[in-house]
Amino acid sequence: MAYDENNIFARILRGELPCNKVYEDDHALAFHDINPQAPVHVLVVPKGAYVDFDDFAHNASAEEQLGFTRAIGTVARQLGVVEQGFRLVTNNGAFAGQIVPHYHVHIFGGRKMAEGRM
Ligand code: IU
Repeated sequence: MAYDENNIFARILRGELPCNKVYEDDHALAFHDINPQAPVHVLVVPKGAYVDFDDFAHNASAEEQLGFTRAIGTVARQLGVVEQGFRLVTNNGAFAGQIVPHYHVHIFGGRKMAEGRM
């Protein structure tokens, strides 16, 4: 699927739309989800234009991939969810529930998660 330059996260990254930012560095922007599914629900978005995990995994540079992974780790620590435990989720494609076509990882925390499933 071709990357849509006007998807909502691209517009947030360009500063055209606001977000409730929790973290930003050269590789990633993290903000609170507008419709939280847990007491902590933050989205971590790479700055590069990638549609989904498949696109990112195969087309992003090693530096981008490491930077993005590190950013997720930094955000999790900043949110204070590491000791208690947290869940990372990415939906890859509409069939998997992806709505916004810019790769992102959900960080869920602050409540007990069902074991081994959503
Ligand atoms: P998904 O993995 O593409 O299904 O997740 C998209 C998420 O983006 C979903 O949890 C929405 O609540 C969230 N979101 C948002 O935080 N801000 C927005 O403007 C829009 C969606 I549209």
